[in-house]
Amino acid sequence: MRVLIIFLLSISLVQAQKPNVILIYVDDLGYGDLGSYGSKTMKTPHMDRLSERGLRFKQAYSTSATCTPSRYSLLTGSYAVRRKDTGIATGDASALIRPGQQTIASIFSKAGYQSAAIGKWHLGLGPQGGPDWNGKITQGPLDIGFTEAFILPATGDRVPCVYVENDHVLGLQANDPIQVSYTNKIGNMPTGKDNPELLRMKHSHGHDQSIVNGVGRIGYMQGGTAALWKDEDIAQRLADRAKSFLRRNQKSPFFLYFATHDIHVPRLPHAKFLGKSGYGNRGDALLQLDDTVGQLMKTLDSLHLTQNTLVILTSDNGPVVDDGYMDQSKELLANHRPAANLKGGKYSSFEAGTRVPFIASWPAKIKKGTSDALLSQIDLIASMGALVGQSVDATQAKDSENQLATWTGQTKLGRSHVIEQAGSLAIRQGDWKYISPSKGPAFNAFVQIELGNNSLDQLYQLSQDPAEKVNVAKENPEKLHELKTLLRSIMEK
Ligand code: NG6
Ligand code: CA
Repeated sequence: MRVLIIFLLSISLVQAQKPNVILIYVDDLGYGDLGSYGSKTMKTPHMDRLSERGLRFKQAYSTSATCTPSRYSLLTGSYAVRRKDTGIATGDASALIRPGQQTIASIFSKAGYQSAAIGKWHLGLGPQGGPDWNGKITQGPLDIGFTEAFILPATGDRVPCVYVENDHVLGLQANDPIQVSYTNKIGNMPTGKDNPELLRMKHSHGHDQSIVNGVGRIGYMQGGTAALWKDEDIAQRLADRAKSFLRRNQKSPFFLYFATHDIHVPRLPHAKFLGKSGYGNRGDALLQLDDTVGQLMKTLDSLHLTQNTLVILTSDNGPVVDDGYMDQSKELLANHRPAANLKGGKYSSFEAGTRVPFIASWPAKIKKGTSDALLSQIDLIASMGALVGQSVDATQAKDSENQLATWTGQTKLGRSHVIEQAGSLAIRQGDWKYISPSKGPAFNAFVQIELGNNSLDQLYQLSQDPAEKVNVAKENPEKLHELKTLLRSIMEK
C-alpha cells in the first residue's frame, strides 16, 4: 500500500511538473514590427513584456514565406517543399495532413496533454473533394491529435467566412446550407467585381469575389448567413475561446496552438483599436494583436500558471503592407519599417520573407536575454517531443531537430543551417545565404516586394551584407558549391 501511495505521489508530481505550452502563431508579423525587435513606431507593450521576461531570438526562421507551407512544416516537422500540394490553400481544400500522420498535437496527446487548435487553420479540411460544410467535417484538427478546435477554415480573406468548432460549422442553420466554390460563381451573393458600390473596404488586387460583411473575398459562397463571422469580432472571439481553454484545463498539462488572424488581411480591427495606432489598419491590427497577447498573459497570471508555461510567440512569414485591400496601411506607413533592415517581405526568398520574431518565455526555466542562435520552426516537433519525454518518429518528422537546449537558452549553438522556401528555395548556413535560381518574377508590383527570384545563383554574406545587396556568388565559388550541395543533399533525404 505504502509503495503504491509513493508511486502514485511520484506520478502526480511528474504530472504537476509537466510544463504547459502555448504557441502564439501570428500571421504576417514582420521582423521589425515589435518594440522588442527595435521598432520605435509601433506600441506593443504586452509582447514586449513577454520578450523582457523571456528569450528573444534574432536569427529565427519560419520555413516558408507564406502561410500554408509554414504551418504544414511547423506541425509535422517535414519541409512542405517536399510535397507539391502545399502551396497557399484555397478555403475548400481537402486536408493536407491526413489522419495517422504524426503532428505536434499527436506528440502532446501521447504525453497526456489536452490540446487545442484555436484560430487560423489554412491546412485544408475533409477528404479528397473537400469538407462537408453542412455535416461532420472530418480530417480536421481533431483527427490529427488536437482534443478541441475552434478555427477559421482558411484565412480571413477566403470563404467560407465561418467558424468551425471541433467538427462542425458553428451556428449553421439547417435550412440555410453553405455552398462554396473556388472555380465559378454560385448562388446570388453580390461580388466585389460586379457590385463594387457595396464594398465598405475596397480591394487593391484580387479579393473581388463574394462580398461578405461588405468586404470582397477570395472564392464564392452562398448560404450560412447566421454562421458568418463579423470581422471586427474575430480577435476577441479567439481570445475568449483560448482563455476558456486555459481555465478549463488549468489542472491538466495543456498545449495551445493559438494561430491569430491578426495581422493578416482583411484588417478590420474592433472599433476599440481602429485609428488608434496612427499607422492605418495594419498598425491598428497590431494593437489588437498585442491586446490579445496581454489577455492570455493575464489569464495565465490569474490562474498562477505563468511560471510553468512555455509561451512561444512567432510568425508564419514576413510582413506585407498592401496584401490586396485599400486599408490605409500603405498611405500611413510613414517611417515604420515592418521588415526592419531586411530585404523583401512576405512571399520573398530574401530574409524578410522568413526571418521572423521568435520569443520564448518560461519563467521557471528560461533565463531572460537574447540569442543569436540560428533557429527554425521546423524543430518544434522534435524539441517539444524532448520536452515532454515522447519519442518522435523521425521518418515522418524528417527535418526536425531536437533544439530544446537552444530554445530554452541552455546553449547558443542552434542549427547549422535553415531552409527558406519561397518562389525559390534558399538555404542559410552560418553567415552565408544561398538562393537557388528561379524563373519567377523578381518583383511583385501588387505587394511592392522584391521576391528574390533570379535566373542566376545568388550568394550573400549576411554578417557584412544583412540587406542582401551584393551577390557574391562569382567571388566565392567554393562556398557556393558547398551550399548548393548541402541544399541538394537535404532535399534528396
Ligand atoms: C494571396 C492573397 C493574399 C493572401 C495570401 C495568403 C490575392 C491577390 N492575394 O494569394 O491576400 O491571402 O494569398 O496569405 O488574392 S497567407 O499568409 O495565408 O499565406
Ligand atoms: Ca501568413
